Amino acid sequence: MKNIFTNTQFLTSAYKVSQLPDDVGLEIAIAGRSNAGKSTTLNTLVGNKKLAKVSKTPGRTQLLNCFDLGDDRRLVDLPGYGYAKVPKKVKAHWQHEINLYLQQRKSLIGVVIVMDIRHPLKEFDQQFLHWADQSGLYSHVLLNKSDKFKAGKAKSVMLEVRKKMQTISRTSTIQMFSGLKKEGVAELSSTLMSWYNDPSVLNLNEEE
Ligand SMILES: Nc1nc2c(ncn2[C@@H]2O[C@H](COP(=O)(O)OP(=O)(O)OP(=O)(O)O)[C@@H](O)[C@H]2O)c(=O)[nH]1
Ligand SMILES: [Mg+2]
Repeated sequence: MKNIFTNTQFLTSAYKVSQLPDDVGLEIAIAGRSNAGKSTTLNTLVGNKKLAKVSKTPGRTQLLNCFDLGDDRRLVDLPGYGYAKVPKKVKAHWQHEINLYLQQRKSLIGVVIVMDIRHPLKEFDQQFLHWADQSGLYSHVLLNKSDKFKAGKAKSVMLEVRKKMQTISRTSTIQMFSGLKKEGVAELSSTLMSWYNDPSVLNLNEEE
C-alpha cells in the first residue's frame, strides 16, 4: 500500500482553533501529556526528524501545529497537557483551545494518545479516551519510550493498560512504540491509514 506519510509538509501553526485551515477533509490529532513524545512520534511516522519541534523541556509545543499529507488529509500536533510549570494563563488558553478543537472540528476523525510507558493512563489520558469514545472518534494509544523498559516488562505494562482501557473505551486500540528506536512505526502507520480509508468516515464527513 502507498505510504501517504512520506510527503508530509508543515501547513500552519495556529494559536487559536479559528486560525486552523478550512475544516474539510480528514484530520487526525496527536494528543498526550507534555513530554510524552508527541512531536517525536509525528516525525518518526513521517520519516522527517525536523518536521515537528522536539524538546527536552516539557511544554515545547505551544500551538496547534498542522501538517498536510495531501488530498485534504492532515495531522495535528497538539500542545501537551498536564505540565505544571506552564503559567496559569497559558495553560488555561491551551485547555480552552484543545477543548474547542475537540468539540468543533468536523474533519477530526481520530486521536492518537501518546503516553510515556513509565507513566501510562494518567487522569487526563483517561478523560481523553472516554471523550473520544463518546464522540465516536477513533482512538489509538501509543505506549511510547518502550526502549526504557525490557521487553517483558513493557509487555506486562501493555496488557495491564489494555485491560483498564477496555473499561473506558470499547473501540480504542493500543500498541508499544519507540520514537527513539523507530519501533512500532508500521503498526501506527497502518492503523492511521485504515482510519483515513474507512468509507464510513468518508461518508460521515461528506454528509455534513
Ligand atoms: N527514550 C526515548 N525518548 C523519547 C522517545 N520519544 C521522545 N523522547 C524524548 O522525550 C522528550 C520529549 O519529546 P517530544 O517529542 O518533544 O514530546 P512532546 O510530547 O511533543 O512534548 P510537548 O510538545 O512539550 O508536549 C525529548 O527529549 C525526546 O527526545 C522515545 O521513544 N524514547
Ligand atoms: Mg511537542
